[in-house]
Amino acid sequence: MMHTELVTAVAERIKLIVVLIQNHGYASIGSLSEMLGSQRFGTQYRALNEEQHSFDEGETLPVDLALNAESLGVKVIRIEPGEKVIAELEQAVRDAKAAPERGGPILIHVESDPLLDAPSSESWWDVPVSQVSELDSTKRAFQTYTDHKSRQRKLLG
Ligand SMILES: Cc1ncc(C[n+]2csc(CCOP(=O)(O)OP(=O)(O)O)c2C)c(N)n1
Repeated sequence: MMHTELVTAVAERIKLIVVLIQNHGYASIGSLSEMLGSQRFGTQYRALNEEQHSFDEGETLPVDLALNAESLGVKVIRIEPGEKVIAELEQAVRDAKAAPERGGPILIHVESDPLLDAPSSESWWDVPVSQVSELDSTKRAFQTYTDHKSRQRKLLG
């Protein structure tokens, strides 16, 4: 979804409810990168650490997507991290659903972290790993990949 679609919903007063999980990075791709022996390289929004020439240890960027949405005219409900996140999210969804029909879009902004994973899908994704690498983690990942690949069953043909 593009931010401009929110502006259209503001213009047309469409009650579009958006839940945005702000995890300051790429959680899915980071997890995949780690699984493939690539240490989540470049998957967190961090300031450049000039000494190490790396983005991994830098400060979290001050990007505020809730403020961005408000600047477009969207109503925002913010949910901060803590024990009550699920209860607060459920309440926010109830409140958003109960809002007036022609009241425009509502964005529920949930503060999160890229290292919080979704539950396992209990499936295997055939993503090839480099056969040649200087990294031990990639060599191990290639062995795991080869093992999984040998147990893959063909559904067609
Ligand atoms: C055009 C396109 N469709 C599908 C994918 C596959 N894909 C990779 S990560 C992902 C989920 C991204 O979720 P998002 O909330 O943007 O980020 P995250 O929760 O991983 O931080 C998907 C569907 C892709 N990379 N590109």
